[in-house]
Amino acid sequence: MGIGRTARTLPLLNQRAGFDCPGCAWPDPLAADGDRRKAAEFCENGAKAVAEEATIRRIGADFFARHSVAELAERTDYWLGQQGRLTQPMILRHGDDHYRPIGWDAAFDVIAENLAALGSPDEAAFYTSGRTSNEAAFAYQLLVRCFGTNNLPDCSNMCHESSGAALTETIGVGTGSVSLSDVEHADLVLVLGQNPGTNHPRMLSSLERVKHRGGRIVSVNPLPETGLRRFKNPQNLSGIVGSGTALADEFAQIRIGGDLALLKALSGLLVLADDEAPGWVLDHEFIEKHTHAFTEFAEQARDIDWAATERATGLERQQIERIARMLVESDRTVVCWAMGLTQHKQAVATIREVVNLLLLRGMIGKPGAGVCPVRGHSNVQGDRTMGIYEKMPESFLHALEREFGVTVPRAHGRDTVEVLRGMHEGRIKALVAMGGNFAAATPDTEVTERALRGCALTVHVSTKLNRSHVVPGNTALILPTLGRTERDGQESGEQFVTVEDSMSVVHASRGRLRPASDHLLSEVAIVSRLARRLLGAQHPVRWEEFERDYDVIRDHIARVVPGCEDYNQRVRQPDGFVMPHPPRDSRTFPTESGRANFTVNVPEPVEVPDGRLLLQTLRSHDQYNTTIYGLSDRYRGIEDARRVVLVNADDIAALGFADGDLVDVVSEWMAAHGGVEERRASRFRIVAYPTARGCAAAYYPEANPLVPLGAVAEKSNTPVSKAVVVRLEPQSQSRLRSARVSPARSR
Ligand SMILES: Nc1nc2c(c(=O)[nH]1)N[C@H]1C(S)=C(S)[C@@H](COP(=O)(O)OP(=O)(O)OC[C@H]3O[C@@H](n4cnc5c(=O)[nH]c(N)nc54)[C@H](O)[C@@H]3O)O[C@H]1N2
Ligand SMILES: Nc1nc2c(c(=O)[nH]1)N[C@H]1C(S)=C(S)[C@@H](COP(=O)(O)OP(=O)(O)OC[C@H]3O[C@@H](n4cnc5c(=O)[nH]c(N)nc54)[C@H](O)[C@@H]3O)O[C@H]1N2
Ligand SMILES: [Mo]
Repeated sequence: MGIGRTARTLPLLNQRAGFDCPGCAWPDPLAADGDRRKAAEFCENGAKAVAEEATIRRIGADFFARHSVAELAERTDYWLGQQGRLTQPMILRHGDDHYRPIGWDAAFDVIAENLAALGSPDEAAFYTSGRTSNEAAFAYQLLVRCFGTNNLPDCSNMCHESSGAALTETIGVGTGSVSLSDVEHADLVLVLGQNPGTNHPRMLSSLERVKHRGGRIVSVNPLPETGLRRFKNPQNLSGIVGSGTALADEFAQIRIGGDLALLKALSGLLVLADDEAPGWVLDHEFIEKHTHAFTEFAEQARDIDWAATERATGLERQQIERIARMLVESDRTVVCWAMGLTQHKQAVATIREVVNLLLLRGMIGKPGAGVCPVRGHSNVQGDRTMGIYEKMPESFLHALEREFGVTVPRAHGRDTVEVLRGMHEGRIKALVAMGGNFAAATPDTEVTERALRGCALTVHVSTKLNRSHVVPGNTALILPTLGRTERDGQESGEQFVTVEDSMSVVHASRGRLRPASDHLLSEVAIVSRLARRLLGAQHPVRWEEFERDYDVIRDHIARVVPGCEDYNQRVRQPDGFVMPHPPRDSRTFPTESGRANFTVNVPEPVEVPDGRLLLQTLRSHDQYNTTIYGLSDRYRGIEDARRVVLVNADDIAALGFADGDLVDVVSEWMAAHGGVEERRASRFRIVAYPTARGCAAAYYPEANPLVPLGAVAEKSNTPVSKAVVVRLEPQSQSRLRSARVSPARSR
């Protein structure tokens, strides 16, 4: 991004007068936690996220004149992303082989005409990725609902949907119950299915504080993720690997999908321990006063099937008992988790078990304790709060109608997987995407791309070129927009936006860089102009005011969104404000029973036939979801390669392969009609890696063709990206030499 821009940009990351890091949703320290917002409250990967957006490379009409869409479709995501920032609106008309420039007004005309030509508003879907600001998200969902549909799928459907579903049912609120200070003051932090060293590096600073205060950390993961095993403060940009604090006191190398069985066994051990020493283990007062269905829960929890538990988890009973002892010894326990728990068939049941475990010792709604789903995108939580959800409650829809004098539909909309199915069946014919990379982030790549190409219209509001732009519908548009780092000048002056982090802190974010091009519109401006064109000049919502002054949107948010009263004033406070969370604030549980619910969940471990492995798809150190920054997965010691499959050395031998062999990865999926469906991803290189036995790992999105659209989590409908049954098939030309693997991976 150039030295001058770097010097101006990085110091403003996560500072009160600066912009929110577009990387992850880990919170910034608050003044209340002691003012320790250092000169550099950002991490190596946050810096990469900023550099990716603030690049000085540009692509305009000449670029698209040089490269046909067919040619661009042959390029990797990495190459596409490297070309630079999009600078002007482009259109691909039916029969054309190149995108051509189009003016903004003409672009909105095309979109409005195509949307109006649909048989019903429900034939369109409006996707959102989690970088969209609260202001843009609020305006966007209003536009979509005024247009007449609740088809508002988002990246969260593929991410923490399982967490939201499980938490809403059990504690009455779908978000986490801890603050940053709670995490840092915990006696015990369980980190389940998460790789913070790469995906939430600033979390390691908090875990380090836990250690300094004498707290303990348990990592449950099929992989020995660096960061957790050994850690140097990431404020030091040279990175983390090397000798440093050993963060995890206990590393439980679990089999993929074994967490439900583990959590059940832990709860069982606590209940049994309390039977032996009544009142010394469980918090009976809390259970009595605040929970529901404890008796049924305790009854079945006592009955631990150790053989089944050891088989499902791959862990030894002694280790599970050690972790149970740590739970008993801790007065303040926080459980953190991410995609290792949420992207499984039984993800919702697993997270319900996290809640059971915490409820037993009263670990919700007191300092230093609680549930901590660690969100991905920097504003994915805020977008939900603002109404980006296909199933918003009646109270919210009613509030919209009252505020704006409009009518909005009540029928639930489609989530991401249902949109894909709808496209496939010809029921969804238009996709508008506010950010993200729908084609590459969704499962079952071949099916997905066919579905997208079958659409009448695809529209992407984007900062960078990506795969979704080159899998076009009949008419396709690319609308370039401002990024988080850029100045957003409107008629009433320079604007700021607001975001909500993973711990419900809402605050302002101000871009400071000169926009990548003079032709860019902000997301708010795009929504407001499209709305005027689509809904007509007589529409009761004053869209032009939204664009002119974002305070106007915030005033509406204050009246519509619960917890956002006095929004304009409170987001201007130095640290913003914290959204209400009844379980956290007052041990009030707004569930159907009016209490926190214990639940009974029965593990159904995935059957892996002989000669097969259970594959998870995950992130390397050098990517942000579908955006590939580089080809180094440094902490895992893998260089210059992304088409790799990590397998335990003993499994490689047992399957008759060798480290370095080239294979096709073939997924096997038991379809509803009983037959086995296969999907293939070719030319992956086997890498011997210390993962749990029977398990394998490959990078997302390269491995997405293997994830069947039909494989989704119960209740949350999240694609099962972390448990795909696969077999490896030899490639004719074996052994690839080009990719290097350093000894680091054997650590
Ligand atoms: N730099 C960077 N930061 C990011 C992102 C990025 O791509 N790059 N993405 C952002 C987004 S949107 C998200 S959602 C988060 C994702 O953050 P993570 O959830 O940390 O991301 P993944 O790479 O999917 O890692 C999943 C982890 O779960 C483990 N795991 C897999 N299966 C199981 C299982 O069955 N049980 C257990 N216990 N563990 C399992 C894997 O070994 C891995 O350590 O990160 C956010 N931050
Ligand atoms: N197999 C497998 N699949 C997965 C996952 C997995 O672990 N395994 N993880 C899932 C998860 S957790 C998630 S969150 C999804 C992610 O799915 P998405 O959110 O759809 O994907 P991203 O790669 O984050 O989107 C990147 C694109 O967003 C655009 N962009 C960046 N910043 C901005 C901005 O400020 N405004 C706008 N308008 N556009 C912007 C750029 O054009 C960039 O190309 O993928 C899911 N898919
Ligand atoms: Mo995510």
